[in-house]
Order: sequence, then structure tokens, then C-alpha cells
Amino acid sequence: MPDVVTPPPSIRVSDEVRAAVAQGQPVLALESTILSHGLPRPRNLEVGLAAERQVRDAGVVPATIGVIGGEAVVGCSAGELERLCTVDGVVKASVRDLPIARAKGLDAGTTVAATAWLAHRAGIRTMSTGGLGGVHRGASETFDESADLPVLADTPITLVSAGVKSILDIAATLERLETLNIPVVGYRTNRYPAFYVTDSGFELDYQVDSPDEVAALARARDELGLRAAVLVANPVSLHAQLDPEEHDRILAEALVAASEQGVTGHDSTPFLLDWVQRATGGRSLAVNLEVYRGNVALGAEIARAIAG
Ligand code: PSU
Ligand code: MN
Repeated sequence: MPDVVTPPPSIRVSDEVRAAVAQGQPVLALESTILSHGLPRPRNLEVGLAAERQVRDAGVVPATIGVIGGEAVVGCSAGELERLCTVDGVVKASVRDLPIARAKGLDAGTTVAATAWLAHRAGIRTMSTGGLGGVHRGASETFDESADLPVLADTPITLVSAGVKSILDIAATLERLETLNIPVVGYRTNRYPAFYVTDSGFELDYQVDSPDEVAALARARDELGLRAAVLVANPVSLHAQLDPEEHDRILAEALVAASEQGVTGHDSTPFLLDWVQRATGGRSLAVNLEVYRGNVALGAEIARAIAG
């Protein structure tokens, strides 16, 4: 078992999450940038609430994580979720933004990095997201690599995602995950997924076939005293994926638009996602929601296996 965790007093952990962690019950952390910046209103709030219901129905306590009025919250209430989804001026917070949000009293959706960092400090061992941040195309010029990667290298949690979106440089992202000593396994596949599509074209060295196998992997990491997250890549099913040809065409257009409009840095992910959503007439949104549902379902199963 990992150490018993006492969250720092600056992090507000809801009573329900605190009790579940203390009793060793399964808890699943969920990020909030996907709600504040990744999905359009009003679907964002519907999705945030539906994900929590889905987790509960699986017998697991959900812990949506975000920043409310500067305070980092692990286990947002329904009202707090609504605030992150509907109020103007909610910022996107990675780990480096947490002290700024705190000092300025801002509301923030937390990225995978900030969510995982906070979840770990609250004693939560499993998390689900849609897509991870990674290395952006052109990063050899811009140095634009998501802080998700270095933070996950030092945050011993188990994280379910559908890989990274194809808006990123997937090959470079996989190389960086290797450099950072972050284990990546495919769930019932040895193909790395690309979020909207089942297969990115890249192969993984290892696959796992059950939540118990993931739990054994997380335990092995802990027994070795390693601190990297275990990444579980969970592809969307073939019948639910975005048509790969359409996907490639629209992505190419989105990348040109971003470059023409000078969109860079932390604005690029929301810009590209929004472009793809509009260009597919909402079909990418349907895929996005299906991907997220699948990751939440698997995350809940893994949380139960890890809680034993
Ligand atoms: N990928 C998505 N939707 C998102 C994100 C990633 O498909 O909303 C968010 C996640 O919260 C991720 C963050 O952690 O973007 C990465 O942003 P950046 O590249 O600025 O670190
Ligand atoms: Mn970036």
C-alpha cells in the first residue's frame, strides 16, 4: 500500500472523497479542463454530471477536481461543477497556474497535470480523462510540450486516456513518455490510439487485458518505489471512431488555420478541438463523448481493482 496521505490544508477535499480515501474505498479522479475548455456549453455540464453518475453507478466515488475562487477542490459539488461549466472567465490551470489562481482567487478547470497532482495529494490512485496533453507539432521549434508529461513522470497515479489527440505529434509524445520513464500499456490492444480514431499507427510494446492486470502493474510500480504514472491507453471502438480519412483531412485544415491565425501555446488545444468539432458538424463531439464515457467506465473498474 502507498503511504497514508494527509492532503495539504490548502487543498479542499470533499467529505465524501476524504472518507472514501480513508476507508480504502475506490475513488476515481476526473479532470475539469475538458469541461471548462474542451467541450461546448451546455454539453459540458451534462457530460460532467453524467460522468459522475456513471462512476457512482459503478460503485465508485467520483472526484471531479478544479479550482473554485482560488481554492483547489478535490470532489467538486454539483454547484461547483456548474460554475466551472457556465461562468465566464474560468481559466485553464496546469500545475504552474495553481499558485497564481490561488493568489488571485480565480476559478479554473484543471488540466490532466494539475488534476493528477491534486488527486495524488488527496490520496486518490486512479483517474480518467479523454485525451492527454503531449508534444505539439513543430515542438522542435516552439518547445511546446504539455506539462502533463513531466508532471505524470512524478505522479504515481493510474491514468486512463484514449491516447493523445492527433492534433499533437504522436511519435514525439511516445518518445518523450519513454524518456520520462512513464509506463504505457494498451488496454486489450497493442496499438496506440489517437483519441478520435482507434489506431494512431503506432505500436505499443505491452498490452493488458483486465482491470486486475492494471492493478498489478500499479502495485509493481509502488513496490519498486517508482513515481511515474501508469498510463492505460483505451481506444474507442472501431464502429464508434471518426472516419479516419475525414479525420486526416479536417486535421490538416485545422493545423493550417491555427498557423494562419497565429494560435500557439496553451490556446492551441482548445482552438484545434473547436475547429474539428465545427468542421465535422458535431460528429467529432459525439466521438469525444463516447471516448470519455469509455475511459470513465474503465477507470471506475480499475479504481475498484486497485482498491482491492
Ligand atoms: N485533450 C483534449 N481535450 C482537452 C485537453 C486535452 O482532447 O481539453 C486538455 C487536458 O486537460 C490536457 C490539457 O491536460 O488540455 C493539455 O493542455 P496543454 O497542452 O496546454 O498542456
Ligand atoms: Mn503547451
